[in-house]
Amino acid sequence: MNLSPLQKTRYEYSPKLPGMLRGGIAEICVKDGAATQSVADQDKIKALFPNTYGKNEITFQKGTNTSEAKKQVVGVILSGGQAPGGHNVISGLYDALKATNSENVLLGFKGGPDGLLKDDYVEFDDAFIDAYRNTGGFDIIGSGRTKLETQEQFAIVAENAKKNGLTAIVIIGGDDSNTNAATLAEYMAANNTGVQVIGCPKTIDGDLKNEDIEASFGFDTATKTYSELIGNIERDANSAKKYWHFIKVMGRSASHVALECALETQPNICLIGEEVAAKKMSLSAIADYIADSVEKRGNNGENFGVAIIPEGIVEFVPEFSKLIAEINELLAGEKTEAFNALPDWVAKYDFIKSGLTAESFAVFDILPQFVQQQLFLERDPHGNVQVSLIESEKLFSEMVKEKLAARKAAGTYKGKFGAQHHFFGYEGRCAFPSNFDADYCYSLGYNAFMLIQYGYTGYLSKVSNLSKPADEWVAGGMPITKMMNMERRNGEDKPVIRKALVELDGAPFKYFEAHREEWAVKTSFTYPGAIQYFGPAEVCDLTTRTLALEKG
Ligand code: FBP
Repeated sequence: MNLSPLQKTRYEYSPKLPGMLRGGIAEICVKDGAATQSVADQDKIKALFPNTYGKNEITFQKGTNTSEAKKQVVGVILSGGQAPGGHNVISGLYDALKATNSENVLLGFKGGPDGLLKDDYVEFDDAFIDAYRNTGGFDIIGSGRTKLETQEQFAIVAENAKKNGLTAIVIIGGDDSNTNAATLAEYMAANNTGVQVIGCPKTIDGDLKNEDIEASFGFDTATKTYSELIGNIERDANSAKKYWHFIKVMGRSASHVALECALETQPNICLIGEEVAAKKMSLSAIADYIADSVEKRGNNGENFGVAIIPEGIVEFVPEFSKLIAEINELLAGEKTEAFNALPDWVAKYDFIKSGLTAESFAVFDILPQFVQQQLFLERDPHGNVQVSLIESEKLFSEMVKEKLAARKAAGTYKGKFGAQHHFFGYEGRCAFPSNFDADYCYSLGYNAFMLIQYGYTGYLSKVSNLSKPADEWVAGGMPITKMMNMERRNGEDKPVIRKALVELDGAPFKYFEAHREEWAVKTSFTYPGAIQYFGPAEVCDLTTRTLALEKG
């Protein structure tokens, strides 16, 4: 393998564990906390999880290890989108497992949940793990988005677990994957398989968090990577003084990534989907909001700027969601074929006009033609519009351009407007984990094994007090059912972990809200620069601004 100098050096990095997990496996014991209840719908969740509901939260502390000495064979999967630090969760898990008993075995199931279903795995050893320590990516075993949710799937997983002598399965994933971990844990317990299931909180989107889970891993590194790039663009904008940059950042639904990048870089504009929904903003109102900043800056002679657009923005615009729902209906089933058979865009446009309500057609009609066409080109396997593929950064820059042309004609706008477009997502998901993510992920994995060793199942590996130095972090476990409520999914009520959206009364948004008017007009950019791996802790071990503000 060709190794870059940084890769070689990162192999040598020793991730920091929470103080209570340091000093050797023999000195880690459990402190029981209070019994838990789900965040809502307690009776329903309890009925669905009779074997795993209501368990105590626990923390680890220093003391004599009283866990049962038994050989552990643990299977691990990575599930969902890549997030920096996944390799460290696995190396932390491996190190704790081997430190407990060198006979213990860690199997990595390949390609996400599919690996468990197809019984496709590798057995890790020291050399294997050492080649991935402190590196980004999920390439150690790959990942996948297959949902593990049916009884048939669980039966296959149980069968494969039995065949391989598994005592536990660790699922490293986001809210959906950990919901599945909870359901699998319940199945394993209900069927007396003896297989424990533990989850670890992953997603760059930052939307798997709650009063127990302070952050999902990967958010720190991904947002620092995007912020570096946005800062570089800001500096270019401020040097060339000729472009407005419209930058879309990943985050399928919640706007945590966009907000964190805004806190790091102080752009002129950052849209927050949750606010757009709360204020029921229309596309036109959003374009006007951006155009106001462009106009004021342009009239001050500053014909440049930066606007951050969260990936999921359009779904938060009520009129747009309604339009999408109508389009899905319009093309349901065989109607797609009839639509595709129409000879040209003019015929298709007429078909659309006659099929939509007047209200939705008015929204459709203000969209630039490339977005109109995108809505009818890109469909998911169920035939629905793939909203995430809509180039919202271009959509808004086009709409702003039109607004500015009108304002120029009215004599209020005197500047010039040229736009550049960017989408940052994949650039950050496999970056070398920051020291924070390297430490946090290693701790999550190490801790996950301690939960297994002490016999817990249906728990999420929990490491908290994260805004403090690692030696003050608190390690423990939280029953996943505590984070669940009932939600409507595909026409059915399902038990799921509640997705954490940006809270408009939370400290990160409040800070942004208090400063954004100034940032919109005055050039206030900040340039975070690249993630630093070696050097003073105040530069290298910084948490996100979101976490720092949330924790005061
Ligand atoms: P997870 O929720 O699985 O962590 O993935 C999040 C994410 O990175 C989103 O930000 C993005 O919309 C999506 O994955 C992209 O997925 P894909 O890799 O399938 O293109």
